[in-house]
Order: sequence, then C-alpha cells, then structure tokens
Amino acid sequence: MRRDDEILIVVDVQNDFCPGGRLAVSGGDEVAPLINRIAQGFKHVVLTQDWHTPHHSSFASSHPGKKPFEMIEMPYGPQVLWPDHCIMHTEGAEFHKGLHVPHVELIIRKGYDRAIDSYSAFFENDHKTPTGLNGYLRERGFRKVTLVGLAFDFCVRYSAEDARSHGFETEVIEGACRAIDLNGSAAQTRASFAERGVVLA
Ligand code: VGL
Ligand code: ZN
Repeated sequence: MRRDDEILIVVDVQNDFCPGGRLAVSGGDEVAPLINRIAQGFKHVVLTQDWHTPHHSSFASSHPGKKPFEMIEMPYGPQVLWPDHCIMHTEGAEFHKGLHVPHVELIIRKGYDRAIDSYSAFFENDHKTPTGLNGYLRERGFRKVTLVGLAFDFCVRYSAEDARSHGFETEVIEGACRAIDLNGSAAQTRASFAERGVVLA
C-alpha cells in the first residue's frame, strides 16, 4: 500500500478516448483494468474528466475551414484543433465502463469554459487559470502524485508537468497510459519528463 501522503490521478479514461469514441486513442480501453489494479494500491485517488461545452473552441468544427489535428493561434497561444469530443452530459464524456475505482475521492472536470481548452488537471491552457486541484492536494497534505490514463502525450503530460512544477514528487506509470502521438508528441513527452524530473515508472 502506498503512503498516506501519496495520491493517484487517473486522467480522462472516458469513452471518447477509447476505441469507438470520437477522439479514440489506440488501445485506450486497455488501461482500465490496469488502472483498477493500480488504484487498489492507493488510499487516495482523483479522477479527471474532460468536460467540454458543445461548440467548444478547441473543436475543429467551431472554426470554418479547419480540420481536426490542424493548429490554430488562440489568445492564450497555439492550440491543436480536435474532433468534437467529451461534450458535457453525453455518453462520450462518461468514464469507460471498465473503470472501477470505488474509493475515488474527487473528480476534477476541465475544459468547461468554451473559450479555453484545458489539458492539465491543474491549469487551463493559458497556464494561469487554476482548476483548484493544487489547493485540494496541498490542503490535504499530499506530497507525491502518480499519474495514469489518457492521453500520455497531452492531458497526462501537462498534468504531470504542472504537478512537478507545483513541487510534488511526480511519477507517471507509462504502461497504464496510451498516447495520441501527434507529430512525435510521445517522444517529446518522455524527453520533457526527463528534463523536468517527472519519473517514468
Ligand atoms: C485530451 C486532447 C483533447 C486528453 C483531451 O485527455 O489527452 N487530448 N482533450
Ligand atoms: Zn478535450
């Protein structure tokens, strides 16, 4: 059993990121049974849930003439445009039905402001607007964060890097993640983790 001051963050294990979903990550559903087992070793678990408005500004369909996976310049910086996904209160935004973590203590939703995307569980994509997760973890006395889930090279990556920059000991269990791998983003993620002191387990 992990220490009392350790917490597992399970990132975006939702239908739209699994095969058959609208932004399917290859093998995304395979992480559910792995995470169920890993979670049994943690006293404390948080889930994140990508939770977008309809017509969210991160959707290619909101930008006439743009296609999914193209880039656009937003007021807060460059943004990948995605297929419509994880629209609040839809089936695609539900957690995968194979995910069983009965003792989850908090669900952090993100991406619910139409004007800004949010990959990280800590900050929206302006890298300024907090989700409140840091405050929660601090107030509850956690010191170490372990991350698993989808997608390795987007929401897991930015959540892990922000955890580290907030001073948490940070570990990612790559075997319980799957990547989108857009233009080498999985390799870039590993390099960035090495540079920032995020441990790949
Ligand atoms: C994610 C792209 C868009 C993720 C979420 O969970 O990694 N990626 N929204
Ligand atoms: Zn999203």
